[in-house]
Amino acid sequence: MRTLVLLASVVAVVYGANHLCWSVDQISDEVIKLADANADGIVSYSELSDELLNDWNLSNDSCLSFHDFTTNWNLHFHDHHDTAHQFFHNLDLNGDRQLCLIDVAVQIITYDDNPTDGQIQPVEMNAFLHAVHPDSHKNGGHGNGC
Ligand SMILES: [Ca+2]
Ligand SMILES: [Ca+2]
Repeated sequence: MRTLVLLASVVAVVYGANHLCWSVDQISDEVIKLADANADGIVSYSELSDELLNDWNLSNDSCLSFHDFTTNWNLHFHDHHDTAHQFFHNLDLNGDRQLCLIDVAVQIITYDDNPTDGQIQPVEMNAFLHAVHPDSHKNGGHGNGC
């Protein structure tokens, strides 16, 4: 048992909350980069939905399962699984373990205020992630050893 606890703490130190020590600000920049298909620095809602539909295995009913979301989130943004799991739960407002496009859109649209134009500017994505990402309170890279 003691060995197991020791092993678990070593693993936590090695992996931390983000494998690349990315801060939430960096993750926000990477989300924009990934979804901004026409590279104008702004993510339109169609760019966001295209990204989720084409690259994130959005299922037929336009929802991502817990597994699909966390797998893709970890792949693209290098958060530790526990961090991605918590992030999913923060986004999954009705708790059905399915993240639907409308769920995400409804949350992001509340940050569409700088300017209010039906598109997601980097400052809006940043505000959104700081509100919902589990490690948003950490200004530097999140994760042990960062
Ligand atoms: Ca764009
Ligand atoms: Ca906007």
